[in-house]
Amino acid sequence: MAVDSLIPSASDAFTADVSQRLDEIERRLVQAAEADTAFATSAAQHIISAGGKRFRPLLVVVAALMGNADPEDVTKAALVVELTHVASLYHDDVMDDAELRRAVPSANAKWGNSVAILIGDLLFARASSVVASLGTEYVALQAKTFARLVQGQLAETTGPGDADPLEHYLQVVADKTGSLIATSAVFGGMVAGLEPSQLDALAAFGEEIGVVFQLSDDIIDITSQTSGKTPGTDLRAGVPTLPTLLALRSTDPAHARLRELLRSDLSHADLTEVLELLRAHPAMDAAKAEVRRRADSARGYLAALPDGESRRGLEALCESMISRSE
Ligand code: GRG
Repeated sequence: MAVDSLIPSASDAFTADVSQRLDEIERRLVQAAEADTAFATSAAQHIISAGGKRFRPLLVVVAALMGNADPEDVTKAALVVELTHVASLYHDDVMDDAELRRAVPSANAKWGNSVAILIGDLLFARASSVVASLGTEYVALQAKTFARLVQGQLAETTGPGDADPLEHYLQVVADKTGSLIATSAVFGGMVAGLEPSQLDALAAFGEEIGVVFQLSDDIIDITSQTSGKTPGTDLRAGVPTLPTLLALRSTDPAHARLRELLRSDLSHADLTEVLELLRAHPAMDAAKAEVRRRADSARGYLAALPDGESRRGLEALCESMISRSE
């Protein structure tokens, strides 16, 4: 995905610099997936070559431009986060029995679960080799992040139990999505030699914007008319989202029909009625307000960071997260 669509206000020079670094990261990602047989290489390169937004490498690069970083360290830090992300996608698709990933057949659909799990492991091993070359502080943060990804996935699998479903969901999103996005921003700051307090600000910013990223997708699942996404994909799959969890919280008898529909199996249902009821429900405005509140909070953390194009770019990113869900 082009840098200017994620950070719309960046200058041409900044965009060109970031794009050039992302091109190098792209080349190295494909190289990092080379393995001992032609089959393993093609299976490991499959989801990398299918594209993706490269949001995590972008955050590494933009945060690194806040200080003085060795370009090779920036590339390595970006490789670590994207390889970890892609490894988790291989495993996630096995767990969900997903047919498609990044608009191509998933690895499990093409080669079966065993191959997909092992290729995920291989890519995680590649991420581990690269992170080891950056140093033990990087390894420690990578390990902590890996544990959060796994625990988030586990919590999602086991469900909320007696816990509040919305609180549980927000914790799953923070662990599954926020943690690696936070680490991407922190790795960028670390290679740039930023101060500990600035790294804390990048961590808080990254975690919040990562959660916002997911919650705005949740809203788009209900509202999308023109974005190219089929509305109600999560609804049909029975995946909890911010608007549905907020709607299920209400006890207003006027919305009883919506709650009944949301509790039913929608996998083969006509979604017209549920989408119409949900779009008119106060939960939509509450969800949008929550995205706005969190995006504002993410932007607030940036105040502790050096002023310049990177910071302004990240501020604009917060704005674009709000506008994409409104
Ligand atoms: C082997 C590292 C590893 C982890 C195992 C399976 C698992 C534990 C964790 C699952 C983590 C997971 C799949 C989180 C979802 C994160 C997410 C928001 C994915 C979509 O990210 P985008 O939108 O996708 O950035 P692209 O394709 O653009 O990169």
